[in-house]
Amino acid sequence: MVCLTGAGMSAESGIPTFRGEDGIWKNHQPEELATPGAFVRDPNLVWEFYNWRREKIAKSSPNKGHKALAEMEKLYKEFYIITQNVDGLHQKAGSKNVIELHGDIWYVRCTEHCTKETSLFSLYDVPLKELPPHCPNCGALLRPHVIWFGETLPEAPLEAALELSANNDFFIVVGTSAMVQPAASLPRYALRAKVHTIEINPEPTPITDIVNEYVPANAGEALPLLLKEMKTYL
Ligand code: BV8
Repeated sequence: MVCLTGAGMSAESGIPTFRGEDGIWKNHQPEELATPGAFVRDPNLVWEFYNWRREKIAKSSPNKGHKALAEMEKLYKEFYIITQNVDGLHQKAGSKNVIELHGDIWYVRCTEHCTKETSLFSLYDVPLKELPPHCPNCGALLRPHVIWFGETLPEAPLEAALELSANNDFFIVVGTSAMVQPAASLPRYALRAKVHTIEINPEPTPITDIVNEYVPANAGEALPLLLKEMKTYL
């Protein structure tokens, strides 16, 4: 089984989604801030945005939906989560098989790639001690280890996600507006491979009409019910 999750998965943990009305930060859309161009133009503004999100995430905890998915992983021989989220809440809930398509907000890297150690390291300071943060080795700017709009996804996670989406028995899509590529194509891969696909989202999306089942509900409501149902079959 494979579950693709988006920002809506963490909405009930109090983390604003990207396109919901609560996703606006100081009158900026995330798409304007999560780009290499924005970082070159105003690294301070972009780091203020990430500092704000890091603080939100640090205060949040996995919701009933994250926990239900972690339970499902224990029930099935093969259960994978493919997430667009960078908040790490699936892992915090106990999920082990998690593919992070868009990176991890708790990791940073030196923009000058000055040494192997600074090419990728964790930085958990909340709030950040300096804004914007600089490389401890060479003093260059650090950047968040996330995939910005306009940046290509890392090959290995994307390859794995494509392979899994077309080769599984049951594909669950939760909390994504199914607009951001290439993640948004994964449900279509599954459907083309005749994989039974269900979508859990309180609002319809561009894939709602093509999935096998659409469940108009929040992740925190629907996933525990799905887990309960699964347990009656196993
Ligand atoms: C790429 C990390 C090749 C950062 C993110 C023009 C120029 C350049 C690129 C493009 C272009 N046009 C299109 C593109 C491609 C672009 C793209 O798809 N743009 C979109 C906006 C049209 N994609 C890219 O750039 C990708 N790279 O294509 O490289 C390339 C390179 C150059 C040029 C061309 C191509 C990289 C995309 C990755 C961007 N980084 N995140 C960070 O997090 O800071 S994406 C970001 O959006 C988040 O990861 C987020 O998860 C993701 C997708 O959004 P959703 O998860 O779906 O969240 P959203 O808010 O949209 O929806 C929430 C949903 O939850 C809603 O449906 C809501 O109803 C639902 N919901 C709410 N509450 C609940 C709920 N569901 C369940 N329960 C609830 N309680």
